[in-house]
Amino acid sequence: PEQQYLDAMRRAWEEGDERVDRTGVGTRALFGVTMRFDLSDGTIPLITTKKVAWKVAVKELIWFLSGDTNIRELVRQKVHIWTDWPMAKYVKATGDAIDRATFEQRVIDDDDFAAKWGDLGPVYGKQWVDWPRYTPVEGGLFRKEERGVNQIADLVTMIRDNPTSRRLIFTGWNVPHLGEMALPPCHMTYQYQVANGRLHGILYQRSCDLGLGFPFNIFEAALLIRMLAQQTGLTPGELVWMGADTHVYSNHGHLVEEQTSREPRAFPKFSFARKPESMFDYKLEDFVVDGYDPHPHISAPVAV
Ligand code: THF
Repeated sequence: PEQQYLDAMRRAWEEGDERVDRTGVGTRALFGVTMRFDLSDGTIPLITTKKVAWKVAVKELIWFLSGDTNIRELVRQKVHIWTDWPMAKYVKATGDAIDRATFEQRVIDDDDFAAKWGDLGPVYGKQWVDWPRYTPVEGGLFRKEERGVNQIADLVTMIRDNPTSRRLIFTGWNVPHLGEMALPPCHMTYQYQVANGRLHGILYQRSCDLGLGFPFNIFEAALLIRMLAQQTGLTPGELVWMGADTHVYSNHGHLVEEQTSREPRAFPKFSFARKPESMFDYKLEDFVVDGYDPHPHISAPVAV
């Protein structure tokens, strides 16, 4: 199954449209890529042709589900994958040539600094569990409700109460709020289907960094299916991944060459240590990955 990923990487690198992207780094891009991963055999798609920091991915997913959009909690847990965007904004606004470690330390130590410079705007977490809700009042006006829509909680209820629904969806693509986000969502829409006691999922991703992002995105999408299945008493089924602009950054050639020359190994097995109360009660220790035997890590720069 990992071969699908390696093929996409190689094809993007060799045949992709060469273009200058938002970041100025440059990519080679395919448009419209599909991959399928079967979770019903107990495995989890965790890429083996380089070592993936899967605990970092779990922490990111728990952070999304908490509704948090400030990097402070991530940085406290030594997760650095979201630091570059707020830091770039800070450097641009202040001209202060701060280094990453100092920036992160200030986010941890200084409440005001964290509030001002650590927030990413209403990104994933906010939209997933607190999508702003407006109720019509008199005079054609709207009142913003205190609590937004918790799409994840609603999804669990829908899967339980109406499993044949074709609306088992949550999305981060909140159009009027895109401009306030540090980045509009890449893994933007998730949809599920219940069939024969199995929970299938599709992730639609508008933009995918195959080198760095994909291993995280696919693993977290699979975890979501497993968590939702556990919460609703279903068996995990198939994960279908659909990428629109699916690209390799021009400075990730070494990843493509090295990873495609390595022999992919079997995906590890996955289980939960316990059944948490809800989608919002999972802790890092609940996620058990067994038999992960990857090739060595390969570093690559992230385009900001
Ligand atoms: N922007 C770009 N250019 N690529 C992305 O993958 C990406 N994301 C998120 C938002 N914008 C993006 C951020 N997610 C890493 C991994 C995920 C990221 C960002 C960076 C990264 O650097 N991973 C390294 C180190 C991991 C570690 O800390 O140990 C790696 O080797 O995997 C995709 O959603």
